[in-house]
Amino acid sequence: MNPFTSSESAPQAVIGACPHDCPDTCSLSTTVANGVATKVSGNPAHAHTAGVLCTKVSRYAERTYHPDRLLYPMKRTGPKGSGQFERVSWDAALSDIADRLGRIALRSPTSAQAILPYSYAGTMGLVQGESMAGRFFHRLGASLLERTICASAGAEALELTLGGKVGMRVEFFAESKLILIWGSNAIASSVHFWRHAQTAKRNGAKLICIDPRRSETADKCHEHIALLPGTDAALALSMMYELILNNWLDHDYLNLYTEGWDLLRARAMQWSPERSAAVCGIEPEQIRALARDYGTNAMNGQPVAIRMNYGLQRVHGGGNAVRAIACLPALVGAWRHPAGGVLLSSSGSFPVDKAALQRPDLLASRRPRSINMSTIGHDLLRPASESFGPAIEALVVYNSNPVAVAPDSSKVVQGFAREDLFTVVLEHFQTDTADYADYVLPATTQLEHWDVHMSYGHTDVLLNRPAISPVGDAKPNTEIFRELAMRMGFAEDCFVDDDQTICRAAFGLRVNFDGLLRDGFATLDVAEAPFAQGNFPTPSGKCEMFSARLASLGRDGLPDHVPNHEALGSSRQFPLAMISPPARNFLNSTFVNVRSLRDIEGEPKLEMHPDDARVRGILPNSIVKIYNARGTYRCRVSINLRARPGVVNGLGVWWRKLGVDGCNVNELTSQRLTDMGKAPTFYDCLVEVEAQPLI
Ligand SMILES: Nc1nc2c(c(=O)[nH]1)N[C@H]1C(S)=C(S)[C@@H](COP(=O)(O)OP(=O)(O)OC[C@H]3O[C@@H](n4cnc5c(=O)[nH]c(N)nc54)[C@H](O)[C@@H]3O)O[C@H]1N2
Ligand SMILES: Nc1nc2c(c(=O)[nH]1)N[C@H]1C(S)=C(S)[C@@H](COP(=O)(O)OP(=O)(O)OC[C@H]3O[C@@H](n4cnc5c(=O)[nH]c(N)nc54)[C@H](O)[C@@H]3O)O[C@H]1N2
Ligand code: SF4
Ligand SMILES: [Mo]
Repeated sequence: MNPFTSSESAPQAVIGACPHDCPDTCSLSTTVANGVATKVSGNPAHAHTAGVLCTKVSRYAERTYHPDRLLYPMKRTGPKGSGQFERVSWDAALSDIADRLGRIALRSPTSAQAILPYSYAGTMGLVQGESMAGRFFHRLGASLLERTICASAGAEALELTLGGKVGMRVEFFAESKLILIWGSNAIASSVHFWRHAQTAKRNGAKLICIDPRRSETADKCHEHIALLPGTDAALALSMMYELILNNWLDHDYLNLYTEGWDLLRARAMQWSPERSAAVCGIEPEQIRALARDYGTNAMNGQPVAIRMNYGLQRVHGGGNAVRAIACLPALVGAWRHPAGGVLLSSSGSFPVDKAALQRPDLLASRRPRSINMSTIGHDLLRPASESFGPAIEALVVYNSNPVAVAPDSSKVVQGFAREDLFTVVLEHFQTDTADYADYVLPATTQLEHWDVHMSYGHTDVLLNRPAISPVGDAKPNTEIFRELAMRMGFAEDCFVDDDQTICRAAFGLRVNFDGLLRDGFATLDVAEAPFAQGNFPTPSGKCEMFSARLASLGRDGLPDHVPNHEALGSSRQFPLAMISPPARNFLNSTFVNVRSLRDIEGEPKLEMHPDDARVRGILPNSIVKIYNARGTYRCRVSINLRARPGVVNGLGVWWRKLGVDGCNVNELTSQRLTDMGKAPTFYDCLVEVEAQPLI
């Protein structure tokens, strides 16, 4: 073949960023030949990625070219939820949507509040997330959305204690001598952190996993403390008790760089290992041994580190638990070492120019109400009232699958099924949420659009270049909102910004954009041991063990154990605690429809301890009924020791329509909120489980 006349082109590698809600934010290298993405792999030049992706995203090409990809705008023809649609043109869809939203907005100066955007982290991209969308809804005067569904309890707790979402740099875990992996199944949910933990382990570090479930990570740690869900603050406080009793304390650090130590000390002395052990459902000796490991290593000058994760804050007292744990490093002066301290999230390190991206100034003097995304089930069913404002009449969903992921799904479904609700869903696939849409609009995937990313696990900025043209007639979220803005007559300049312009605006001059264009990533300048000498970004500059800000609100200024809303033992009818952590091969409800990954997961399962199964006459691998006052859910049981007695684990957020009765585990979870951050309490949920006739 003559190379000069051939239309074949040599494969090219296009550098991008993984869009998913995962702390690792990997740098991707997509191989493209003749306009087709043939392989997505980890960029070896990016140190955090180290050339390795998780199983899920190494299947990203399979997801992108999936035969079920939404390719054209679709309009509903059947009843809500039936999934019956017909193809329409972009122009017809966008004009009708603009008309419907416009009619609501024009009714009165505040009527646009009847419109609600609903989005989360389907993509973590700053451009395809809340940039053009934010501008559009601000200009419209729509209700604001409180994006609480994942991390806001922990975020508020960190902010109150350390001053922000800041902590250890993840790469230094490789040099730690003791690592507590607290509320995280790192092998499944942050495999690149786990790599550092493995390096530390090879160099002699001890790894301790603190998790009600015997997770894949717990299997690989030296020790596993299987406490009851929602009892982490009690454990942390009694660790403090032991540290105080044995004087495993860094008095200089405490004097110089903490606020309220005397008060916290008095609080901790109320939590003997015996008292905490009874609350946590473990042995007092486990607490003593844990405190001994932590205290003596630190006193011997060894770096001790805590990898906390969001798993432990999805309960009533989640904020208090994060506050208690975030205080621990200061007791022993662990922050003095780059490989000591705690990491929950690093996202506070990024100088994102949110105002430039989202343009809240477009609200002008309007102050729309806020709706909490975690109580969408409740709020969609609320009538207009003085305190609530107008009923929600229109919903625009993007980057999220609320019908599957939001708690108390029977309420969520009832809300989405309202015939008088106008719902638009921007999606890649016909998800459970898309089934309830009036219009489904096909969105591009990460391989098809520009974006720029921060991370909550490391401190690099990443750029995502499009590797291929949009599949079918899909458009980037930004383009969809740009075109809607045009049809609504929004004339401000910001509505014509293209995606590369928005990429540049995300960090302004604070990140060298030419470097980003060249390399695909740029490292922020973050100190190796940022809090070695205090310098916490709190108002006092110290680690705020006692929070004057909380106290001024009439709340407890110190961290304490706040029992679950649905504490084990509080109900005879529902005697088991259920947690529902992520499945390893899905990302929340994303990838559930990717065959090769679903085949690994098999089907929705409930893990149960053999003792709990025996007393209920439940047979291995049978179908069980799990129920509480909110609902009933059936799935297959897996009787094994991953579940501790008294606690059952319903893994993964499956698509409802792939479940036994067309529902998933969120049929059982509640809309009650956490002590801080108004977050959901997915893992604070009592149930009963019954054997079912064999099928
Ligand atoms: N493979 C995969 N990776 C993911 C996700 C996914 O769905 N799949 N989801 C992503 C998202 S959105 C997030 S927010 C992060 C979450 O990241 P993490 O918070 O690290 O989530 P998990 O790794 O699932 O860890 C949660 C662990 O907390 C445990 N847990 C539950 N209740 C308690 C408790 O009360 N106390 C303690 N100590 N532990 C508890 C669970 O058993 C589970 O093992 O992961 C991200 N990464
Ligand atoms: N029971 C239980 N429920 C949970 C959890 C749990 O542990 N247990 N975890 C909770 C947590 S931590 C979280 S973060 C939430 C997650 O909830 P969501 O943020 O809703 O996450 P996903 O389920 O992954 O759904 C994201 C959707 O966005 C779509 N998407 C991805 N990229 C784009 C894009 O560029 N454009 C458009 N338009 N769409 C896109 C995907 O196709 C996918 O359907 O779920 C929560 N729900
Ligand atoms: S999901 Fe996480 S581990 Fe997997 S490729 Fe994306 S950032 Fe990396
Ligand atoms: Mo999350």
